[in-house]
Amino acid sequence: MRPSYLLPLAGLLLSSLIPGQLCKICEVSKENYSDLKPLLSTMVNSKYTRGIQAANILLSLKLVGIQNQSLEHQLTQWIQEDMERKGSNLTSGQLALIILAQKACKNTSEVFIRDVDLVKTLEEKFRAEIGNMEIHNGNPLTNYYQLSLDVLALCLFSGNYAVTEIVDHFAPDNKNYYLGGHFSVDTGAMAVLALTCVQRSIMSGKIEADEKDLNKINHYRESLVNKTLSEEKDGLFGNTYSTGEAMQALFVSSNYFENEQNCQKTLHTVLRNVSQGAFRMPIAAAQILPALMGKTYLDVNNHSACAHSPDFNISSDDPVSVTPTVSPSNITVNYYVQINETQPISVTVKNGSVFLDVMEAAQKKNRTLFCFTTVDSSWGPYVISVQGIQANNNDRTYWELLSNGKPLSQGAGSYVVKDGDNLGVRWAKY
Ligand code: B12
Ligand SMILES: *[C@@H]1O[C@H](CO)[C@@H](O)[C@H](O)[C@H]1NC(C)=O
Ligand SMILES: *[C@@H]1O[C@H](CO)[C@@H](O)[C@H](O)[C@H]1NC(C)=O
Ligand SMILES: *[C@@H]1O[C@H](CO)[C@@H](O)[C@H](O)[C@H]1NC(C)=O
Ligand SMILES: *[C@@H]1O[C@H](CO)[C@@H](O)[C@H](O)[C@H]1NC(C)=O
Ligand SMILES: *[C@@H]1O[C@H](CO)[C@@H](O)[C@H](O)[C@H]1NC(C)=O
Ligand SMILES: *[C@@H]1O[C@H](CO)[C@@H](O)[C@H](O)[C@H]1NC(C)=O
Ligand SMILES: *[C@@H]1O[C@H](CO)[C@@H](O)[C@H](O)[C@H]1NC(C)=O
Ligand SMILES: *[C@@H]1O[C@H](CO)[C@@H](O)[C@H](O)[C@H]1NC(C)=O
Ligand SMILES: *[C@@H]1O[C@H](CO)[C@@H](O)[C@H](O)[C@H]1NC(C)=O
Ligand SMILES: *[C@@H]1O[C@H](CO)[C@@H](O)[C@H](O)[C@H]1NC(C)=O
Ligand SMILES: *[C@@H]1O[C@H](CO)[C@@H](O)[C@H](O)[C@H]1NC(C)=O
Ligand SMILES: *[C@@H]1O[C@H](CO)[C@@H](O)[C@H](O)[C@H]1NC(C)=O
Repeated sequence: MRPSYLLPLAGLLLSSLIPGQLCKICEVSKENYSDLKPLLSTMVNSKYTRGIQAANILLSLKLVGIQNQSLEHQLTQWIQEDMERKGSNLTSGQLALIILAQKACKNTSEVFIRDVDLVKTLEEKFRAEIGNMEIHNGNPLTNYYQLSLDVLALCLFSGNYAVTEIVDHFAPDNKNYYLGGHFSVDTGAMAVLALTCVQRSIMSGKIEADEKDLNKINHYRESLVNKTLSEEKDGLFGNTYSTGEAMQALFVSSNYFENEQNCQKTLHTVLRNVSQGAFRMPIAAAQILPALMGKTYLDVNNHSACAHSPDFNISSDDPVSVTPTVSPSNITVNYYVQINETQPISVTVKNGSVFLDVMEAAQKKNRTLFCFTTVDSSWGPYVISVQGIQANNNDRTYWELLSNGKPLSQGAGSYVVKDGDNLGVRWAKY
């Protein structure tokens, strides 16, 4: 252990960002924990939990201190199976999540040799991300949300990484923080968590860095927090689904929630979203729950934060909100594929259908124009190709989903279409 940097840097700290402990947490009070039950029952009862989704859920349950050995065992099993199925195709961020989930809230004495191997593999995958950026115009194999998860896991679980490399790649003007020209709050928040971890490691002497780099990291955090705060609306940051991660970032890097009104506004809106069924997807529930209970991903190796279990009960007989049922009536919607030109079609589907049903109906009518493929992901089916044209991270291309000209904030498998909707998929760059 190197000498602590705390003393010489105390002055610097006071004049800039506090490293975390002094920041204000904004959480649901114990007497209102029953508002969180829909989230828990979604997570506990999801029979279709698979792969990386299971890692998100395990991480979340451990962080909030819910102990259910049979559930943990089942989730671990799913994670193991997914790892075997994907093999070397597991992405860096998926591996980082698995490491976070498996090692969260564990005594160091319980750490297995296999875990050490996983961290080594993550180091290699992180290197490959950086390597890809060097030959593909600054584009990583995946995205900066995942690179941030990588740094977070490496930082928390004693992996190797170079502070100078973090400083080079995580500057707030890096294009990878932006998707479709817009600051990605999820991505920025994950980066703040990672950078905060790195900064704490420097402060405690766990990793070496010069003062210039420490200052830069601090500045990056502040700037990313500013960008996150400028995306605030009705107490949400970005949208409903980025707010949990944004809250975590604000807990460790800002005094925003010292203002009680800010806190109440955010909790109020999020809890209303919960009651409206916005977090019906297990992964969405898993991403919002820790923040609502005052936890962050930086707590995974903080025993005092992990040890407490909440004094409320989860039970599998709590009602799970179900997706709207398909009704016997039919609705008609417009659908189009936009590449350089727009190819429209009108299709009739059952009332209550999702976007994907519309795509399938169109495909049935004309395969040449409307054929498409999807891959399974933690958020449901991800549209990877349309008309044989495939999304590619090296070119930052993807298929954007739109309704009445506006990008959807849900996927093809979840967005319920309405009569007369004008739906489209657009070949786009992020
Ligand atoms: C990076 C990212 C993208 C990239 C993905 C490509 C890339 N370069 O990696 C781009 C910009 C292309 C993208 C597109 C979309 N995204 Co996106 N994306 C993310 C982000 C920031 C990180 C995902 C990630 O890497 N996770 C970590 C890894 C370890 O998990 P993973 O499951 O292996 O990740 C893969 C999937 O998440 C998939 N993916 C990414 N976005 C989406 C969205 C949906 C609906 C699905 C099914 C899959 C999917 O790509 C990831 C990499 O392969 C998340 C934020 C979050 N909180 O998760 C949003 C997020 C998942 N995306 C979201 C949305 C809405 C979309 C779009 C539907 C937007 C649109 N209107 O077109 C499209 C997907 C359309 C389609 N073709 O099916 C929402 C989903 C919310 C919800 N309730 O469903 C999120 C949560 C952002 C938000 N706060 O709104 N996304
Ligand atoms: C519990 O939630 C209600 C609104 O649902 C709110 O008025 C009340 O202040 C909350 N209690 C605490 C202690 O925060
Ligand atoms: C624990 O998880 C299992 C699923 O693995 C579930 O059936 C059971 O109800 C859970 N127990 C409690 C107390 O919630
Ligand atoms: C990894 O992906 C490649 C290309 O998609 C595929 O050919 C290969 O079979 C995959 N490997 C595994 C272990 O799934
Ligand atoms: C870690 O192990 C010690 C000694 O066995 C025990 O007292 C402590 O409660 C454990 N902590 C956690 C978080 O399990
Ligand atoms: C962040 O915002 C605060 C308040 O608006 C401002 O004083 C500060 O300079 C900003 N910091 C960065 C790095 O942009
Ligand atoms: C969450 O609540 C806000 C504010 O009421 C609303 O604008 C938004 O549409 C809701 N999100 C979802 C997914 O229901
Ligand atoms: C660890 O968790 C406890 C309890 O939640 C908290 O008071 C403390 O500040 C945390 N420590 C760090 C370094 O985050
Ligand atoms: C949780 O369940 C236990 C036993 O079933 C019961 O004694 C306790 O009062 C319950 N706690 C709450 C907060 O409902
Ligand atoms: C809805 O459409 C299907 C298939 O086109 C058709 O068989 C069915 O009769 C229609 N139902 C109603 C209520 O119009
Ligand atoms: C769209 O048009 C541009 C310029 O006319 C052309 O280079 C490109 O190949 C076209 N893209 C597709 C997918 O047809
Ligand atoms: C579709 O169903 C919803 C409720 O499920 C209903 O409000 C709406 O009127 C229905 N639309 C048509 C065209 O049947
Ligand atoms: C599909 O659309 C293309 C282009 O408009 C057309 O040439 C073709 O005949 C259509 N196929 C069917 C089965 O309608």
